[in-house]
Amino acid sequence: MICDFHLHSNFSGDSHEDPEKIIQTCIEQGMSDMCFTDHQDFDFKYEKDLFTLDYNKYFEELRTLKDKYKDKINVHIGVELGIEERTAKDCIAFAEKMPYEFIIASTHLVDGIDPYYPEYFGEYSEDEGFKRYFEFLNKGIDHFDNFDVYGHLDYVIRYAPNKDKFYNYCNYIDIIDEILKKLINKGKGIEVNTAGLYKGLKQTNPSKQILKRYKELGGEIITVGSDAHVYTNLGYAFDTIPDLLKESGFDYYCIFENRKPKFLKLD
Ligand code: HSO
Ligand code: ZN
Ligand code: ZN
Ligand code: ZN
Repeated sequence: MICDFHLHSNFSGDSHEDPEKIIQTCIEQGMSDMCFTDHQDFDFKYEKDLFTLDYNKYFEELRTLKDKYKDKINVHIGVELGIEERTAKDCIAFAEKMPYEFIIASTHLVDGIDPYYPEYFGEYSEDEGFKRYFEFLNKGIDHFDNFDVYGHLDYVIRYAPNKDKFYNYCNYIDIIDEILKKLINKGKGIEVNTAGLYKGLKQTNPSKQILKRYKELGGEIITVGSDAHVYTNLGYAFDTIPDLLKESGFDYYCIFENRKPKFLKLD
């Protein structure tokens, strides 16, 4: 079973899930390792502190569970950190504060607007909205280095009025190439995130074409995550991942141990 390295518990403002239930489900699914990646996003204007992680309590509670289940599964304590140029200083300080074992950098906010809210695609057409997202993400990467993989690289598609129906990677190829080259130069990975598949998309985030392109440009580090916010979505569609990754040119995927990738062969 592929290990889930992107999931949320009730330490995230948008999840009510019990961390212990999450661990037990990952054990039932046969995972050797799993990683909590609860949210931290700075300056979330919609609801102040919705995505402010109580990192002391997070470590305290998860360390206890890590120890309790150590003979059954390796529990890792990571974070999903929303990054952008404007809040880069906060992000840098945050990432250094605690010994996270895995850091996903994500773009959830474009100039303070989360495409999750109708406001975003109210203002922009799908094409503009997609382009702005990639351009904003591309700028953000220049200001933050302390991460392991970039999360759901085309997250914006999830919330588009027509989802991925009219999304064509080729329209954004130049900017996406720029992003992938920067990530590869920094030695960073990307993740395959299956959440889109239970949110009405036909594709993972990012799409297969982007996974392929990352590989062609010399990228090597791929993690896999369900982005589950409820235990029933853990490991969602992970049975489709080996074929997807092989068709994209990978015969392995990665988990992280204390910020270091470990390459696991796909069977
Ligand atoms: N950042 C969430 C989407 C969301 N935004 C929920 C506000 N509430 C994706 O994990
Ligand atoms: Zn969330
Ligand atoms: Zn996210
Ligand atoms: Zn997430």
